[in-house]
Amino acid sequence: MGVINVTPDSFSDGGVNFDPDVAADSARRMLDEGAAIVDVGGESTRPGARAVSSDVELRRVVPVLEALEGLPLSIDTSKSQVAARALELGAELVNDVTALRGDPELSGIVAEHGAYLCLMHMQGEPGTMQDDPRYEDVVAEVARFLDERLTFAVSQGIREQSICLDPGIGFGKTVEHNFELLRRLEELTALGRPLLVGISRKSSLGKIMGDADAKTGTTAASVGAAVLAYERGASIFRVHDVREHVEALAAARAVTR
Ligand code: HH2
Repeated sequence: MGVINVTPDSFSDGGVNFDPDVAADSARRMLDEGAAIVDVGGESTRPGARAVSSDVELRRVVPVLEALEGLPLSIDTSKSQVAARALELGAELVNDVTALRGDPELSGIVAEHGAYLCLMHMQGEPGTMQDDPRYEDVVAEVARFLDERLTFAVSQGIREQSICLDPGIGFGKTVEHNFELLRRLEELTALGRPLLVGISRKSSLGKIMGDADAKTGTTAASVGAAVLAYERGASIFRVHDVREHVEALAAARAVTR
């Protein structure tokens, strides 16, 4: 899954794809490089980010979705209005970082369109989630949360076969929490749904290199983490650098097979 943030303020590609034509070109390039789907978002959820309105989000993503009509797209949103418009324009998957806790209308929209859905774990909200995240056992708590949200989604008429789960790397988690989740990923694959992992360029990868104030990590570090997540059962990788991940994961697959 390639990432296109049509935002001025995303943590690693903020501003890069803010122009709709540039965003559409980037998405086409990602698909050429081997992405199975491109995730288009109009709101940053980085630590400290401010929420934007549905109108702002729609103004950012609609021109990009229109330009990419017919291509495999996902919409990164928690808002029913944005999801509904994106699905009308042909998006196939709704990537909701609130796991259906943000907008009570969203589950109905996903069910009505028969869309795919990603349910992600987040402790707190983007504005404050990194202030002091705490868990007794991060993996057990994330697993319990995802299981509960999966049950909820199915109770709302969304087909279980259409749902993937995501531990939410960096969403209300310390560096150690993030790596423990990846280390024990098999406890999450045990939930029986495909796992999506989004660690691409995230600050934990910069912090383990010795920079305590890092805001991003490198492509090489992203690829290293993705390969080991693959070995532990992850099957969808949300990444900014598609070619590098496709090549590395093809090699990893050749080894594990
Ligand atoms: N991470 C980000 C945004 N959306 N969705 C899922 N399912 N999993 C993730 O790990 C995830 C996500 C944050 O990354 P990015 O989109 O690059 O940055 P920003 O939120 O600043 O736009």
